[in-house]
Amino acid sequence: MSRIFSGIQPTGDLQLGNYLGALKNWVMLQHDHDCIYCVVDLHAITMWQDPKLLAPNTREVTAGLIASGLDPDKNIIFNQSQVPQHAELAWIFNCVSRLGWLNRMTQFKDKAGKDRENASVGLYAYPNLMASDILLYKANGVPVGEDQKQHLELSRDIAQKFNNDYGVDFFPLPEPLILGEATRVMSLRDGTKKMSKSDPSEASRINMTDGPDSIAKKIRKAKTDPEDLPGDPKDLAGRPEAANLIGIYAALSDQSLADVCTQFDGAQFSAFKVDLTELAVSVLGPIGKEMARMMRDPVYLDGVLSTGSERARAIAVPILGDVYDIVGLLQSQS
Ligand code: AQP
Repeated sequence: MSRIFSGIQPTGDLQLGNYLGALKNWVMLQHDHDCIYCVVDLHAITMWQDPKLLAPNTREVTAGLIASGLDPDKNIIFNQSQVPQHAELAWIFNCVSRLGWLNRMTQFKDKAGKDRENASVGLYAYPNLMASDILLYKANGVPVGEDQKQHLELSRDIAQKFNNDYGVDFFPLPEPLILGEATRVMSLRDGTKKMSKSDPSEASRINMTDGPDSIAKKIRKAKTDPEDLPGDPKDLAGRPEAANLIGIYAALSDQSLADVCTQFDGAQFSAFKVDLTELAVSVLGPIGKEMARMMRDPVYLDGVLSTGSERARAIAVPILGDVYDIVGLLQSQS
């Protein structure tokens, strides 16, 4: 795998699902790959964002990436709007992608809800911009949570159709990298619903900046079922809340589901929750503190994003130039 790309939206407090489904894997991949990590602010505005909060949220997510262990010198870390080529390639892809493909996207259906006529065109075309983010760097590996798998498949379809339409072998077909034991972390209040930054219920998620008391309270109140914990992961079928909490424990402790089930075979949720709290506080506590420290230094964070954007543009500009040539758009030579 030569180049890795992934993105994260500055839409509010980072939550445990972002950490386990994305950031933790990004940190691991940085050791052996050429990685580009993007704070996707243009994606964020597909839903209303308070203009006063967008810049601080962008800095906070950047702090989250670095505090989780990403090295800003080794990796390219930047925010999407500082590299206008993302939006330019997305327009080309708006002309390659098909309405029928976008109509099948479940994230649009979930986010637009019942009032679909009132959703933004940007929210509908979101997957085309995501394809542009990845293909602008000819990235071939994309570490994401399970929820983004369908969008990744669409990126592959767009790459393939572009190559076919123009008779070239230009874009690679990007592979989703869905890693770890918690690829889809669920809400603490409802084990059938994804944990999400934008869930109105604060109790549904653990934020990466939550302190020990808040983490303990949320885990104590997390929904469970009346059974004890099983010794075999197969017996988690039909028990979404138990599966979620055990999956979180496994991912946070770098163990397999089977090992965690063996460890807690027959335990009551009350005892398990005490151990889970201790583990979550030990992993997230230092990250949250480091994020708070970095947030007091916006000049440093803005510098990281500005340098990262420059490095990203150096890769993106020639690739977009080649795309314009392939499409046949007349460009001035000066
Ligand atoms: N619950 C989750 N479990 C596993 N992975 C998750 N990711 C998000 N939630 C979970 C992964 O985090 C990365 C960044 O996601 P994003 O911020 O770009 O958008 P999202 O997937 O829509 O995340 P949220 O928290 O639900 O944001 P909002 O509420 O703004 O929509 C992705 O790799 C994603 O898979």
